[in-house]
Amino acid sequence: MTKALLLIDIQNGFCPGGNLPVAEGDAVVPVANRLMLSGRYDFVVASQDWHPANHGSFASQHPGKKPFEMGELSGQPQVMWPDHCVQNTRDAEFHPDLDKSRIDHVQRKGENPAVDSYSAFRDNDRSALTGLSDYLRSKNVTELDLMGLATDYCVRFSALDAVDMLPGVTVRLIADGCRGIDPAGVKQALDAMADAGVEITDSSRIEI
Ligand code: VGL
Ligand code: ZN
Repeated sequence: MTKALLLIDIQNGFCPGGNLPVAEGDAVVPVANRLMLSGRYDFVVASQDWHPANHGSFASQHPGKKPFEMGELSGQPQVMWPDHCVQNTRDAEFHPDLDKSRIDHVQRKGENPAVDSYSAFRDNDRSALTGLSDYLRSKNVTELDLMGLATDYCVRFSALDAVDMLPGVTVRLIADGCRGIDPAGVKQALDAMADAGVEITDSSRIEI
C-alpha cells in the first residue's frame, strides 16, 4: 500500500484575512500538520491556486459583474470570484503555519486565464491536465486521502477527479480537515463525493 495525502489550496487567500476567505479556513492547518507528522503517508502533495492577475474567473475582468454573481468564461457558466491567489502575492502563499517541510510536491493550477481549474487534476473544461494524476501514478499510490479548501469547490472537484482518473485507488475525504464557502454547497458536495465512491471520514478515524 502506498499512501498519499493531498492538501487542497491551504492558502492565505482562502483563510480569514484573505481575498476569498472561507469561514474557519485556518482551522484545517493543524489537522494537516498532524496528519503530515503522523508517519502514515509516503507522499504529501499540496495544490496551490495560482492565478495570473487577469484571470477570467475574476469579476474584475468582467465589466458590470460583481463578485459571487454568475457570469461566463469562454462560453461556460462561471462564478465571478473576487481577485484571489494572484501569482507571487501573499494571498497565494500557503498559510504561514502550514508545515511546508513535509510537502513533497506542489501542484499549481489555474494559470490559464481562459479557464478555471477547481480540480488539482485538470481544468474545469477537462481539456488540460495539471500532471498530478501522472505524478501519483508514477509513485504507485494506492490510497489517496484529501482535505483542504474549499469543500464545495476545489476539494469537491479534486475528489471527483481522483475517483475518475485514478481507477483502483481508494479515495478518502478527511471531513474535519475541510471548510466550505456555502453551507448548502458543502452538503451537496459531500453527497456528490459519497455517491461517486469517496469514503467520507475524519482525522480521528484515520488509521495512523
Ligand atoms: C477555489 C474558488 C475559486 C477553491 C479556488 O480553492 O475552492 N474556489 N478558486
Ligand atoms: Zn481560484
